[in-house]
Amino acid sequence: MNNLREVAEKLIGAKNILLYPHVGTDGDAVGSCVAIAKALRKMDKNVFALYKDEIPHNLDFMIIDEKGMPYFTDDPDVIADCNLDVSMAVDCGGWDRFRPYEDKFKAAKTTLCLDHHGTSITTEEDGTSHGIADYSVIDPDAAATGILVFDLLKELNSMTSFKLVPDKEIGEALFAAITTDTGNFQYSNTNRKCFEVMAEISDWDVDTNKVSVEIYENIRLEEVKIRNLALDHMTLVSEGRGAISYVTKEDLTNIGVKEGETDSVVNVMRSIGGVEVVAFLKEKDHKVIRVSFRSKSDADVAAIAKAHNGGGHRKAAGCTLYMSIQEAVELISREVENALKEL
Ligand SMILES: [Mn+2]
Repeated sequence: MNNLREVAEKLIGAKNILLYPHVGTDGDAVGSCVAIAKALRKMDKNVFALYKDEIPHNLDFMIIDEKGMPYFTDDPDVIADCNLDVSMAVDCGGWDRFRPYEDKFKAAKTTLCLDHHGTSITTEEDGTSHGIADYSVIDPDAAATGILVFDLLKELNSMTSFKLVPDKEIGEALFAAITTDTGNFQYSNTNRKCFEVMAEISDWDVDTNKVSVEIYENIRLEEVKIRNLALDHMTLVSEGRGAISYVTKEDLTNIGVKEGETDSVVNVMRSIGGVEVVAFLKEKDHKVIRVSFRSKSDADVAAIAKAHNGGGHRKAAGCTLYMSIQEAVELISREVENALKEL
């Protein structure tokens, strides 16, 4: 594994730089890319983040720079392969996380990775560890990649004559990264360092209320409608310790729901007092059911997901079932009841 100074040196020596956030992008990946890109543009570098899908609309407020130039593009040729000095994976470190740009990434003279996912680290038999890039900084103790970006920018600031920080927009992008990846400072990854970074960027004129309203109070009415419908469909099992709900493909079409707009349903279900395990089923297609699990305390929902070729973490997991929505709801209800019996 490398250190931030080595990463900073490679960035200083580069002119043309591409960043690679992960698919199904989020506040941390977008905020981290924006903060790095804005700082590097101040250093007169040519930098873009490669991303082909739509950026979630509650992150729109930060995706264009002060000159009207977007930070994100889906055109891999914005920098020709022969001129690409640095490729940098941000908030991810596996090829499947930034498809379809693997070849582009490797075309750079130097590759970098800045991430906080432990799964991005490969440990060799001799005990040495590395990431996918020539120089990788992967710190699973960092609550968000935005925390690592903060340290990187301080490093860059001390190594060049450019005044990169303090900077209001960079601070707001970092706040967006940290608030979203810590569940607004509620998840167990929230640590002292988060508050130290927040204390410092508070002095950068960052408007945390404005950014919070953009991120959290900006959902489309369709998302509220599908959430209401899902809560109508919810049943409780095991004396209210399990909650199961579903929406059909027809529900999604009728309401006009976009990708990602059902993600909040499981969190609302889990927030109910006494509920320990949550399962939310979404009919993607006829007999294709995506199941999302959440648990609040000790139940291991990854075990339920793995039994159906899914995966995830103890407290957040998922799988896909190939059966009718009614059959899937019955099956998952039984499995949630069984999981709760063992607690
Ligand atoms: Mn992250």
